[in-house]
Amino acid sequence: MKNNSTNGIFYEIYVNSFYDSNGDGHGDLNGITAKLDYLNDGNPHSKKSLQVDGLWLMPINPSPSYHKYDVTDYYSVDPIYGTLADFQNLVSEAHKRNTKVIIDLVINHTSSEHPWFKEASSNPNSNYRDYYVWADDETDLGQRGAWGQELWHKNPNGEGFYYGVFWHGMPDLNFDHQDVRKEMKDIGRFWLNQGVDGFRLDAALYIYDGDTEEGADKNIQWWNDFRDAMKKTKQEAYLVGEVWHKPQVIAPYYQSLDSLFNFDLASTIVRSVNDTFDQGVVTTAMYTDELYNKYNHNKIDAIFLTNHDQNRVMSELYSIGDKAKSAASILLTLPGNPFLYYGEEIGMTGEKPDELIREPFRWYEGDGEGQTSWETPQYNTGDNGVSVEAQDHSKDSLLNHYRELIRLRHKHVELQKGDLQEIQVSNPQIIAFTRSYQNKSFEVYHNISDQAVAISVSRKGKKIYSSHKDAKKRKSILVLPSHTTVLIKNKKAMTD
Ligand SMILES: [Ca+2]
Ligand SMILES: [Ca+2]
Repeated sequence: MKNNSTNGIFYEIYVNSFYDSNGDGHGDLNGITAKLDYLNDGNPHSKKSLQVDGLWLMPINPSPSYHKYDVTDYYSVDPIYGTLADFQNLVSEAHKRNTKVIIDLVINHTSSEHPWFKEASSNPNSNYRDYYVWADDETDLGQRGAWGQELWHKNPNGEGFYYGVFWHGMPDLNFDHQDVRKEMKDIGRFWLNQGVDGFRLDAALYIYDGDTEEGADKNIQWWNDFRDAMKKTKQEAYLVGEVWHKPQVIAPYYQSLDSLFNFDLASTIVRSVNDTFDQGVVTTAMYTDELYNKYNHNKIDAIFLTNHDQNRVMSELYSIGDKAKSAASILLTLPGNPFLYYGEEIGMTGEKPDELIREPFRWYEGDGEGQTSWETPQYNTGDNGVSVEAQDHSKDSLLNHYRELIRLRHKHVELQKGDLQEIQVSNPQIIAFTRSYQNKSFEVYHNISDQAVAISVSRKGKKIYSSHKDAKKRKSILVLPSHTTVLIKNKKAMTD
């Protein structure tokens, strides 16, 4: 499978919380369009913008829930977020800034409020009955799922029990039904024709039960089918899947998809930074790279720190700003497409329940234009420096650290596409690796400890970047202040 997709940095947005363009308290699509300059102003030399290469919008289809992972109409935009015309406008304005837009596609299940389910559940003879999965005489209605949840739910509108792996409000679709498969490909094509550059595929593990071998095989057959249909419509369509599992379970899905989120690597980075002790960041990245390459030589790892389903990284790091900078530095110097979760770049905090890890993005520390208010924040409140306004002009802010590291990644193709090799250093508080592309190579050193550390490095290498002004290289000694990242250009590789 040839990969025509983008290499770049994606920014995940919960639309409801981002920017409110019409004063109803809810973030909306026009709000994102209004703030595109914050995300990418289209000027590669600008230092004022994050310069992300793509946006991932969490679900935008109509839905009865606040999170919208249960869709009632796949062909329109939730009115709270705007209209299809607003969406087309957002995509076209993003494209002017070389920013791609992918959307969450939630097709494992619909909402129980979807007209298909309403009809299927109230009329056993409906054409939609078999769009869903119904218990028969053999079914064990007490069967439990992977996290102990009920799987079979009593039909509220008539006879029978239906399958819903996540929740009774999310009935699973029946992918053995050819009409369902066709419908889902039609939906994908519809959105590609609206201008989207690809999809984040929700619950890719659960189309069939991916915890069984048979289910995993059928999942991969389905995603191959879907991929072929999407790439036929738009060859460069980018498909990133959510298979929240260990690497061995994720790997086969690379037969179908461009990218899959690397959950193990994410938790290894966060744990290492938290403990100021490398838990195997480079070995995890190299191990998963090798494993995934067995299935797809053109794969692009989807790397991240935390997402909308996890406690925010800043909370995991106990709000220690220097650690947040270290985590960002590691993420943005590793191979793959880094995914940032909105608010991560200003150090927003939040722990479960889910509503509290999806709080209003903080443009200001008080009220202000565009600030969303659909919920009352519990974590991101008060005058604590956690806002765009507070950090925008402060050279040492987390926001400007993210901007700086993203610029660094854009400037050096080695950081985007280079191979990864570990550099053995005896100090486990240093994460060290090379990134090599063609005849160019960098050494990257991250000091994740709370003290300055001196290590020996190649004598000839030249320091080309450091995140702290006190980092010093004298001959073969590199001094790294605490929580500092240094890049050294390896002269030997240049002359090879
Ligand atoms: Ca609004
Ligand atoms: Ca399913």
